[in-house]
Amino acid sequence: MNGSMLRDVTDDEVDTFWRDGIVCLRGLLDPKLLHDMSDPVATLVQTNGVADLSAMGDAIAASGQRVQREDVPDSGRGKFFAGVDHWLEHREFRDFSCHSALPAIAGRIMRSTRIHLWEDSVLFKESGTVERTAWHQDLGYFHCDGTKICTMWCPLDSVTEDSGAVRFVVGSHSWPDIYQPNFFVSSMVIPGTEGTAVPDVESMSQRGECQIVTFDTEPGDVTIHHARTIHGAGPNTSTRQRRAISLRYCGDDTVYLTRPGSPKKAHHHNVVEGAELHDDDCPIVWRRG
Ligand SMILES: O=C(O)CCC(=O)C(=O)O
Repeated sequence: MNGSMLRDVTDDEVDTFWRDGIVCLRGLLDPKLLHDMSDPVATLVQTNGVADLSAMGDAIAASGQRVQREDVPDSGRGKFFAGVDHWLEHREFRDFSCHSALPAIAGRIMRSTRIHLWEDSVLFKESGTVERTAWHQDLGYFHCDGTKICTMWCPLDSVTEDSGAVRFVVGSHSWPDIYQPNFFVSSMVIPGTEGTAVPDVESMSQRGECQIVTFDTEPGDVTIHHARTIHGAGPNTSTRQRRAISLRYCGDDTVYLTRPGSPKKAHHHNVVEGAELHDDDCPIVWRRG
């Protein structure tokens, strides 16, 4: 077992992932692994290494489009920062995504013989962040396709529903559609992208047509959702910050598939439609021994 892993993943957890499209693995990682990412995340914020999605939400609202957010709390407004691909520039993020126990956990959960890193992503909602994370499905943002693609959401703080825990639609990974990507703080779709409109899962859940789950988590817990699972998150109305690092991993059968309009990655130099992911673009970070 890799040093940062406190226990093995159980068969039941693997089955839950494939049945529900989401599983919460509790007490899996040494909390020190997450604690050690606090400074690198703070550095990104201080050096503008992450985007200010709250400012983007303001710009979208100013253009007359709807932004998913709450009223500003009396204690003041916080910001939602997000960024991707920090592993390319920062050793700490490379170690976290490529050399920790996380790739092996993805391999075990997805029943894969190898794991590629697609991207890492920082998702930081300060206390008082009013923006929700709009309901979306990850796959529409990724220029790839396959049955074994997942996101591991790793909290650096204690996270509760009021601080912006991610909410997942149980079983939606089995729904047939690919949904059109949106701007994350607004359900406004990214122009030029393709796909079906994300269904109104809140209303569906009120009618008993689907189930939404969320998990209170601590550093060391990890939620893993399938790339087709619909998910979103609330604002951070708590007095705590909500920092997380998401890792997107791809397994055996993943191939390149260009999705018009979705943001491309400048470091992907070896894209061949329908071909397996290239190790230079999406490094192989784990192989079954
Ligand atoms: O942290 C959030 O607010 C959203 C997370 C998410 O959508 C993801 O990691 O795929």
